[in-house]
Amino acid sequence: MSTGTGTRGGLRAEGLRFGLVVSRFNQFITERLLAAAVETLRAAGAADAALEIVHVPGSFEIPLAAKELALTGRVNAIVCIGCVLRGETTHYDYVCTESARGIMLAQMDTGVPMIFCVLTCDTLEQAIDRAGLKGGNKGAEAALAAIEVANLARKLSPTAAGGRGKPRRSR
Ligand code: INI
Repeated sequence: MSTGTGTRGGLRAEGLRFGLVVSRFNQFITERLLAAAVETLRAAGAADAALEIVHVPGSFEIPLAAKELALTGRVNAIVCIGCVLRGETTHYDYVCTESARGIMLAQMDTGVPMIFCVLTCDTLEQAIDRAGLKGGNKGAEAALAAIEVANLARKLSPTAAGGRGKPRRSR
């Protein structure tokens, strides 16, 4: 069997609906990630009306908002956007760990694909590089991943992934 065979998600977004849950903490970075994600989704054919943006205070609050949005059944995939910068204390570790774990739990609970676009950086400079300067923009990469997994979810389980079918669990 050739490795070229198999099921893949496409990279077109017509007819798909996306949630974008974005943290205000380190907004200087997260608004740039959000802008690139929205631009990429539009360029792939997503309609403006198919994009639902939800704002939360910090990355720690992303998982619950993403889960609630998934449970509405209105979206096929969700891009979770945040930026955690290492400080003097261990707070960074808790926020990173729980945000990542919560987003994973939310997607496994609901069956709606969620993309982890939470930057976890030692310095502001590293974050700036990943939000549009040297390292490209992780928001754009996250949007492409969202399109791919939304298409894949439809193929693998047309009635279970959000949007066209029902999310797997209510509360
Ligand atoms: N939230 C972030 O998104 N990034 C951070 O760097 C950050 N730091 O450094 O504290 C942060 N903290 C807030 C946290 O996400 C919650 O909003 C807060 O703890 C209230 O629950």
